[in-house]
Amino acid sequence: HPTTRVLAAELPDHVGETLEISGWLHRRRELKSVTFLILRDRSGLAQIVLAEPGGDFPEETVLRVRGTVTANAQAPGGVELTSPEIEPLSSLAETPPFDLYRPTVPAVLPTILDHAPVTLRHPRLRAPHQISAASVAGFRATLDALSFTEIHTPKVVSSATESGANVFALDWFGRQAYLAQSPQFFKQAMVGVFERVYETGPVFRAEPHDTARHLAQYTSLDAEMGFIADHRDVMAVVREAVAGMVEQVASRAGEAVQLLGVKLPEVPAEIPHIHFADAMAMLGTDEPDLAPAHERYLSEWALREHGSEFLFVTGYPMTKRPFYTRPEPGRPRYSNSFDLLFRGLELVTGGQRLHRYEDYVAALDARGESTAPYESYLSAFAHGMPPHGGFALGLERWTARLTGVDNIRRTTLFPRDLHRLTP
Ligand code: AMO
Repeated sequence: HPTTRVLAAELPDHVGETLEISGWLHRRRELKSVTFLILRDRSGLAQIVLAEPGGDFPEETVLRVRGTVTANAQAPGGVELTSPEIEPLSSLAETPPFDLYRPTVPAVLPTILDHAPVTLRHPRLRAPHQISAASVAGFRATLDALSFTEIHTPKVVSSATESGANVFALDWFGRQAYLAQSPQFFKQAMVGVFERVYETGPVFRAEPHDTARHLAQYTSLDAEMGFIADHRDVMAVVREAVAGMVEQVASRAGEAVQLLGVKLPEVPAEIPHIHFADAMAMLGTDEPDLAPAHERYLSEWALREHGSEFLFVTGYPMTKRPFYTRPEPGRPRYSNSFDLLFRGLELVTGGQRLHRYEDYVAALDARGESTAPYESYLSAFAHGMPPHGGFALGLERWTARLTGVDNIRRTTLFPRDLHRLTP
């Protein structure tokens, strides 16, 4: 039978009607002659007025309230519910660790995470997750429009894809298996079937780093495409994906953006880029990789020189890239690869891949690796694979940089890291 529930945000459309709303008791305020209940649902807040003492429930009790929608300029949204009949739908066995109606959050991160099922109800703590959801919607919409096919690949695999160093091993019916570090092999293989694919899903890294930007499980937004000239074709798609994400955050998560005071970035029609060798020359160092301080410096440089909060660094040394990476033509010390820096942090990694079977065999051999663990992967290249490339964007890093939160654990509902396995 049809539900009669109306959302808090819809009340202004129903002045004069008697109807039903339901949600959580956000706040109870008892004045001398009147008691206000503020009810919270997924759309926002609604004020309920009790002319007589009552409504004596603890905050966060789930209530169903039937009442008359009455205009009142002082109420949130300009309306309130009067003459209410209140029915509790559940009572509380525990109280929240802090008052959820206070505009600022008076709790440290471990407390927030330990009590996530209730603390994330706080509008400020929920907002990054709403922004994250809108971002994924933008990623999907953009790649769908570019005729990428969405795929879902196994998260239990038989070999490491990125490096052997940070895989979780597990027992799979008596065989050694690993949690997937990336859908890398599968997305490449599916270029041979669909030409263009993407996936959004969990990946696992046995990260020994206890930092604000590393998780042991994170959400990877992956794409892979065939028939590219080189990595620059992939970079153009990264640009589109990021622009689509910003767009959907603005349109779907506008309230969360406002609540957090997020300044959405402008995505330039062409994101500026710098070759690794030139970046190193500018930084005056000859290390084989970029340190976090280098990334911050380069981001500041891009903002200063190009007015962009995004910067591609291209051509990373082959020694720092996985074996599937395509070397730079004419300069094989470097690679046809890139990272995208956003507000000082590495957000995306990608590049052109090897696509010929014999090149894979040679590349593994040059790294002193046996082809045996990669046999099923390599078979994808034995059947004809076009030149291709792709990228992966770390969702939590994106949301963290976008919202300005200090730790990516604030952008994942139930973080998994060195210390955290519950809730
Ligand atoms: P990479 O290993 O660089 O590349 O990962 C891609 C992006 O994922 C994010 N990221 C992380 N986020 C949170 N916690 C972590 N421990 C973590 N590690 C990485 C970063 C990073 O840029 N297969 C390649 C991608 C490709 O070439 O298509 C890969 O996985 O934002």
